[in-house]
Amino acid sequence: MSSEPSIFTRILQREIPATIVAETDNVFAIKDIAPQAPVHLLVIPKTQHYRDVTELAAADPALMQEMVAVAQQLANEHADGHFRLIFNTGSNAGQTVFHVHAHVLAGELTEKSMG
Ligand code: DGP
Repeated sequence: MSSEPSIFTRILQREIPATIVAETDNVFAIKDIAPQAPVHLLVIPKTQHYRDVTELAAADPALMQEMVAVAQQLANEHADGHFRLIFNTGSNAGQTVFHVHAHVLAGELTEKSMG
């Protein structure tokens, strides 16, 4: 774990602007800056302790469960309740921010969003 605040921690601390669409005690969610689908949100633990989903799931399954529940709530609010949940894991898989986060994609799927 890096001691430098991640981009998401800086957003949580309101140092960098973003549209925060949900917040619980342990998790927050923002609109992705470069949406790949009509609804593209990121669900992020407030702690930056876990760099990817494998670390998170092994260490804190309850936090993982909370992220999934927030994703469902957002899909209910922003779409028809159906969604794709993507955790890019590792740089060769496209992960650029090593503070674990779930991409919530919903709405009509485009060629781009299908990867
Ligand atoms: P990943 O490639 O899985 O690590 O996803 C990182 C995502 O974070 C990427 O889809 C773009 C998004 N992102 C990066 N910087 C910012 C930012 O400053 N604001 C917002 N809203 N999203 C960001």
